[in-house]
Amino acid sequence: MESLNSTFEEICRAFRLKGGFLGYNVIKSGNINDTYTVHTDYADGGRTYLVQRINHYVFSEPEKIISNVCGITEHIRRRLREEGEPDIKRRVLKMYHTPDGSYIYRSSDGGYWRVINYITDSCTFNSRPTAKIMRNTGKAFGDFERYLSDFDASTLYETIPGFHDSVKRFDSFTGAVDADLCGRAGSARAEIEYLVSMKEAFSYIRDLASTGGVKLRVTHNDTKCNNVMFDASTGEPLAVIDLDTVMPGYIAYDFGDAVRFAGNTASEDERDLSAVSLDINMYRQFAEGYVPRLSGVGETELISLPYGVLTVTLELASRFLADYLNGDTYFKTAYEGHNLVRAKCQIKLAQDIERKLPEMCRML
Ligand code: GN1
Ligand code: MG
Repeated sequence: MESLNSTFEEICRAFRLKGGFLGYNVIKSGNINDTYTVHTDYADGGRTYLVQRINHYVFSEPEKIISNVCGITEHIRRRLREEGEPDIKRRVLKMYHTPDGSYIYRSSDGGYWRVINYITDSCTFNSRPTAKIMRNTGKAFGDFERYLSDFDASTLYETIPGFHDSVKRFDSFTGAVDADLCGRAGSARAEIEYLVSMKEAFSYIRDLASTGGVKLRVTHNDTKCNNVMFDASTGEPLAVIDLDTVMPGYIAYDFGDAVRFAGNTASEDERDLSAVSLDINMYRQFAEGYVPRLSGVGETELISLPYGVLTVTLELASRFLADYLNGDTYFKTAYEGHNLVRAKCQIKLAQDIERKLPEMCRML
């Protein structure tokens, strides 16, 4: 741990953070970047900052995510000001820069670091939120969409090309099965078979979009409820975070990913598959928070939402399984076989969503 202490001391100096470095905590959620809170001894009570090491394997061009995040947060800040928001500091992220204007600092150990404001008196939920929090998650992502409805998408970089191109994800998955780099395919026969049998569902959203009835909007693309900060005492949504994958996309994926994650009756890597299912009430809660905030949603786009839940769940199952087959190079894992456990969990969830899809469509 000594080495991280000195890295944080270096970062505090580089970004000229207020006060001297006191200590840090690890924020365990997040499968890609490493996130910490860093405390300094400024004035009484001290200061806390959010410090992140950007995963350079996943985001090989960190300048592009910085450019996107700056553009988006600036835009949201302006929208909040226009709406007369009194507490802007807690409603949108702010990134710090070094004296030479850089938002990324390359530490002496080679890491790519950024510093973000820590939203005071806030909390987040890593799985199974209450119905009220689920509805507020819907409101948060609905407002996010609303704020960005007039954002110029042509200024955004595609930080991960084809991020929610499910058909491409399916092809990468079957490619991983064929290559079987680590000789693991034999241990995932049933899962591979199921995903291959669901091939058609991977193109649901693309097919709907090709009819012209689904808009390409600026979307978040990673709408887990732990990517929303809530007021710790009221549970009201404050800010949407984790903006690295904000890109042009379809709301079916944002809607679907939020329901996939927080509507699961178990956590994303639950081993006891009998605990995994879709809570239809949570689906309803999210929809009631999200849909009324969107503008200009046509019938086809509305229909795409429940399908998005199934497609994005299958997509993530295929990503976890492909990563397992490729030797766990993308998602952080906590133990051997973690990605296979995650894939099995998403598959169990997808099977339940398949059963509930008619009811989900009726509800919307
Ligand atoms: C990753 O970084 P995090 O945990 O918010 C991933 C998402 C997955 C998610 C699954 C850039 O998100 O696409 O849905 O894990 N982000 C990236 O938990 O690949
Ligand atoms: Mg995240």
